[in-house]
Amino acid sequence: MFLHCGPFRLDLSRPLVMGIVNATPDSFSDGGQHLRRDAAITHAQQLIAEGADILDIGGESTRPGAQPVSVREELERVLPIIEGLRGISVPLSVDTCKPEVMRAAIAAGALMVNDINALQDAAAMKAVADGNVAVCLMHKQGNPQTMQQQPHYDNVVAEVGAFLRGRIAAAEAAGIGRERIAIDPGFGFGKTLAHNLDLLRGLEELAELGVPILAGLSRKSMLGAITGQDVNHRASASIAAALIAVQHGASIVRVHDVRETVDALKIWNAVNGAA
Ligand code: 7PM
Repeated sequence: MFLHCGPFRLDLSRPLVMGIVNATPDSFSDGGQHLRRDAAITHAQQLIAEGADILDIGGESTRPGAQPVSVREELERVLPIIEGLRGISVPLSVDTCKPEVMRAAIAAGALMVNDINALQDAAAMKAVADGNVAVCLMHKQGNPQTMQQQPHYDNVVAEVGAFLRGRIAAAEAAGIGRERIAIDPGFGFGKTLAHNLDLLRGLEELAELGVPILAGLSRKSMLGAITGQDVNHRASASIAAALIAVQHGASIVRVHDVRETVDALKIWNAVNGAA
């Protein structure tokens, strides 16, 4: 299977690593806009040197309970980083729900849109359709402010699958070819620990939808709930979770700890006969 990201054809015969580049102010010591931009660009270059296949750049914190940011603020965070990475060897993804940010990011060179809202905003759908870029359609229940209050499903795998099937169909109807689409069950987005574990076990069922699965488990609170580790000590748990996701059919893992994940996947590749 291949994922078409603008001119890139990402070969998914081996699992790929999407490195997370955080462009929100809380991620770096607050030395102002320019220092923040430079730190993010340096971080992005380091992740590529560590073996990242894609970089995901996000200026809006989508964490549970996060406050929304304005279009203007998000553009100021994300655009200088995308512009500063022009000509880089891997495709850039922009992590946003906002159509204006999608269009500006695509114009600046982003080749993938990572939308935790799965293009449910018609203008977002149009921005991706017009842009000839890849998209990640993610499931969530509720919105980031309230979604962890009382998640409920009768059958989480079936319900997430039905939602994603509908979003794939909507995207195709809007002119986004299947070769440009990835799906994501949205670990932690309106899910209890039990829901997240059911989804991890049930990834094969989502793979039947016929498009690549992207899995984001890195440093998430479900890993803290299992290990008792705070967010700064979840690398080992994150690598274990990424490997399990790949074992169950994920094609792309979205991670903070690129070097460690790349090494873990080299072992997986060796066992599975991919070089
Ligand atoms: C705090 C809690 C900060 C959670 C950040 C997060 C995903 C994503 C995020 C995911 C896709 C994080 C999350 N998670 N996009 N954006 N899939 N496609 O860990 O699982 O970065 S935000």
